[in-house]
Amino acid sequence: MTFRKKPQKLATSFSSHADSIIKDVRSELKDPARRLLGKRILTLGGIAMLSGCDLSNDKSVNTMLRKMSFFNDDVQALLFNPNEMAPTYPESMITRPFPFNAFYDIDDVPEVDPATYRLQVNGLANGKRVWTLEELRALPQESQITRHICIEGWSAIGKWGGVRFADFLRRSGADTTARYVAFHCADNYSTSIDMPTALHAQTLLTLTYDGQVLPPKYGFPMKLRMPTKLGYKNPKHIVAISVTNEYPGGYWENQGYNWFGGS
Ligand SMILES: Nc1nc2c(c(=O)[nH]1)N[C@H]1C(S)=C(S)[C@@H](COP(=O)(O)O)O[C@H]1N2
Ligand SMILES: [Mo]
Repeated sequence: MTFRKKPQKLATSFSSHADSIIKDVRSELKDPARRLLGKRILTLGGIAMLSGCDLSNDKSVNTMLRKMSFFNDDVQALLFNPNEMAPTYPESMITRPFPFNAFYDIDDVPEVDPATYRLQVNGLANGKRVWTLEELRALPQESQITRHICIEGWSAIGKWGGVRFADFLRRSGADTTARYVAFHCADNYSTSIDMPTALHAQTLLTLTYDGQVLPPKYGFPMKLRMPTKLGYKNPKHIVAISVTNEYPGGYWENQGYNWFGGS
């Protein structure tokens, strides 16, 4: 397996417009009574409106997201609203073909054998700790059409189906008061998320893409899909999930990407 890609530093120069939005928001945040205002305007739609971003234009969305990545993890975590839903789209807006991305080329996508595959749950959990693919497929499934945004400068709309992650965590006996959920993947990729995002209604442990079994390139046997987080926070080929209070980091996070990585 080769490691061709280097993490790209986030853009350091921002348009004066974005700068002034960020400054305004920062001063709002100093005043707890005004945090709500910050919360309200810092939605995708709100920022889009203020920055003149056209949400139907991918290039415009990508530029806007680079600006938003400026926020540090604490501010992002503070602003995360567990009840706010990411935009969803009609079937007609699905991007075809949906892009593949990983820290290696498509020829090196890991092959996971469905018969021997097991998903492990470790750490602060006292329920079911080993899952087969059949058991996961037997859980209630739902699907969503959302936008996946990669920090490398592209975004695409796709349709994923699977188990609501909050439901899976409950069935695994996870301590949902813990701070983090960490993921280890068959290709040795790793990432971790905050518990509020893990419990968000649109966070799905997906087993299908566009109505078919998730193909290897998109993460067979599963990809955790979070439309509230940037692409690198959405792990593919997950083999182990850990519930923990100790900061777990991740593959890109350890190389300088924002840990919160919200979108
Ligand atoms: N296991 C694993 N998951 C991963 C990655 C990876 O290299 N390995 N790359 C991440 C990044 S940066 C992106 S943009 C998406 C790409 O998902 P896709 O191939 O389904 O478009 O997967 C994310 N999850
Ligand atoms: Mo990405």
